[in-house]
Amino acid sequence: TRGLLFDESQKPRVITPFPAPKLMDLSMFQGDHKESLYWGTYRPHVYFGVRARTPQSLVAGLMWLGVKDEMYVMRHFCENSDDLSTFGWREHNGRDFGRQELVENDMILETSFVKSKEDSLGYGGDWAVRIDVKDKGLNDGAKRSAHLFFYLADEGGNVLNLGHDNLDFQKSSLLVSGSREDVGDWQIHLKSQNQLETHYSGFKTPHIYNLSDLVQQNLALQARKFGRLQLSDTSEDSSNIYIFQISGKLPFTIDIPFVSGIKGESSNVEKRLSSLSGLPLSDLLKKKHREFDTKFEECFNLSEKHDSETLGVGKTAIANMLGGIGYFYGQSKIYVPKSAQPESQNNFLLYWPAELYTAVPSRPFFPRGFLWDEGFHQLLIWRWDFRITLDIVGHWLDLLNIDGWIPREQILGAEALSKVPEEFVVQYPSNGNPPTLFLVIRDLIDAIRMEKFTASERDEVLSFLERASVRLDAWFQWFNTSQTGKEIGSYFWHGRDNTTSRELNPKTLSSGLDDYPRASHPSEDERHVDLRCWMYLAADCMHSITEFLGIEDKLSKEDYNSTAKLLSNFNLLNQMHYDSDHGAYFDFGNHTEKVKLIWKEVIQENGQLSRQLVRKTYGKPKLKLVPHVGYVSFFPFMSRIIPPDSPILEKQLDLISNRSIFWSDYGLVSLAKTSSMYMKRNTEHDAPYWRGPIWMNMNYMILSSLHHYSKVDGPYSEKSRAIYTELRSNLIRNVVRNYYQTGYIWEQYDQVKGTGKGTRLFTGWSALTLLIMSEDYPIF
Ligand code: 6A9
Repeated sequence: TRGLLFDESQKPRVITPFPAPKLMDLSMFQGDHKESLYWGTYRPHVYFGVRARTPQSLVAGLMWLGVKDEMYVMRHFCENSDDLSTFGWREHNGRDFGRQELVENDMILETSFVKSKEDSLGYGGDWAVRIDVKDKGLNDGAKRSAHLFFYLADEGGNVLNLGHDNLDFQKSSLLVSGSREDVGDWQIHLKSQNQLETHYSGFKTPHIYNLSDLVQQNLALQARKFGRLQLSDTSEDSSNIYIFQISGKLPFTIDIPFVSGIKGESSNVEKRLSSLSGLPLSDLLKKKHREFDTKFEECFNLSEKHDSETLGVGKTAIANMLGGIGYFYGQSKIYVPKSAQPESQNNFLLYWPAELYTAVPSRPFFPRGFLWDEGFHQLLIWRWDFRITLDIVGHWLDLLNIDGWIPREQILGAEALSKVPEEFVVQYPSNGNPPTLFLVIRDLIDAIRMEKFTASERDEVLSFLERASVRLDAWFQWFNTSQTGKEIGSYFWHGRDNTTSRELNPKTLSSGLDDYPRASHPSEDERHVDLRCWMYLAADCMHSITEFLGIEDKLSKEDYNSTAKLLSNFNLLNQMHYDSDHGAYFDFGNHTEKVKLIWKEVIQENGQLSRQLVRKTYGKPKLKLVPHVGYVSFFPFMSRIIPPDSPILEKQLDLISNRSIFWSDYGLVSLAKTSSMYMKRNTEHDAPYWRGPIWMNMNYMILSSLHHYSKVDGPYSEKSRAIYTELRSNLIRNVVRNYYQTGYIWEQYDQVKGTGKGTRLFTGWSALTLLIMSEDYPIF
């Protein structure tokens, strides 16, 4: 009805912001905090990029010519298919320093980024990039050359001025300069001790996301005309982009300092440039490197417990998660049927233009924000820098709409859009995603309780929570109204497709566990045990917040205390979800195990016959528990609802440690080896994803409960401890081994061999390995 779809001003509700003060307007996020985070490596989708946290920034980036099958190829956006033998941030503090390593064949590129406030005058400070190009020394006879391309682009369209016409570096090191409202007059220079050849090309275009095409076209034209591999040394009128080609024999080093806020003689430009290049820059980078190590040691306390290889993986995990933090700006596309918007040709409406500062699961494949991934990321990040966490969680909560919904996948801006196939872009307002931000909020509350913060830090967190509480309350209510099941205290992920004729089991993308098997025939009778446990977490957390801040009267009428009690009621849980034959917790729904994919001849529109894999149901579905042991079955265990002296706890421990069911030498598999859907494809084209492979976020949750049950008094504490110890060392050993064998941390790990699978450089939740090393788990 109109009343539901539109707000008072007749604006469609799904694209109406939640009417409450924004978290990002809190004073804690202004002033020094905001300025200190202004510039950063906030372009995780490129191998190296710098920008500011502002919608139309000055952006910098790096490309280079790689070689594949004896052909030159441009490297720019991170791609798995580029097959770099390794790359990623080895050190990064999320604020003013990072060092990345990229290895292509026998060439090693090292990119360092550092900011300096010391003599700077412009907003956000000065910064510098150092690029070191080395030969691995495999073929020392033939000295190789490298071609780097460093660019500056003003997204706001401001004109850039080329430093000087023929780039005579004897005369001046100025590459390009410009002026912007945010930072005033700025300059960027190039300094090097090596013999280098430089060329340039300037463009005027509002589209910076296809820069690599521009460069490639320019190079190709030059190559055809003059038979040489160099940019044209020309620029278009009013260029807002400059690309500099820097070619030289390996090894070489270039320093690229950026200074801003320049106002005449008194600006000390020369002094600032020299402090951000050459030896002073080397010293600064060394100092930052030492500080990173010290902070790593302070935060995670690892050095006595682990060998240096393991420490190296821990460092790259946190470094790449921090270095992968991005800043995005744009509008999501939200599904609204054409029928509901008579004037439109599209099935979507645009969300309001929004900024998102967020970590990302994987720079090469998913360099954008994902709602439930983010809660896991922040478990790690707050321990490093809780202000970065508050800033990120604040951005996410400000994306809440008036209905209390937050879109799951954030594809904001042209660069982000260019990485996503059309059919995945639109977000469905009926779909949720686990409210994992409550995990980090609970951690923060525990940290306050355990006095891990200073008094003033504590006040910051509290003022954040106070403003956040209204939004969290609305978010909870969205789930608690739109995702409820038929019975009190039951929930199910809405939006599963009950008309599908192709899927072996209709997917549940909103749960985050995509193809994890649920009831074969989606219906209103379903109850999903994972969602019930997420709701318990959320209710419990809301209860803590309201109690802590004494703000019960400011929120909805929900009595969070009794909701939390209801959802953690062991008997009720067991009545709804426990199967005593298996000793396991299951979903409930309309289900039969007798479903198969079979090949069928079908007549296509053009009259031709083709073979298709279609779903066939042999049995009659019945309302019952859905007998698949796997991650979903262990949610009550993860939520610690099971009393420490319950024989059901022993059953869970037996299932976890059973090699024929759930256990592997590399971690716990996502679906039991005994399940009828273990490692089964869902469609012709969908390989098993959450049907066997090992995922780190769920392993972290289960491990953390094993740790908990090993500490509380009870008959199974020793058993818990033994399983905990072995699982923990299996997980660490396997991630470390894979890292040194392949150069990467992976999205998931093979259920039989432990090898990395899915996308690489997945330092999203796989980086939780670091918390497993340091044994940091939520205490509640
Ligand atoms: C498809 C790809 C070139 C799938 O880590 C992000 C999510 C998780 O939230 C979810 O739980 N991943 C997990 O099951 C990756 C999802 C990628 C979807 C985008 C388009 C094309 O990109």
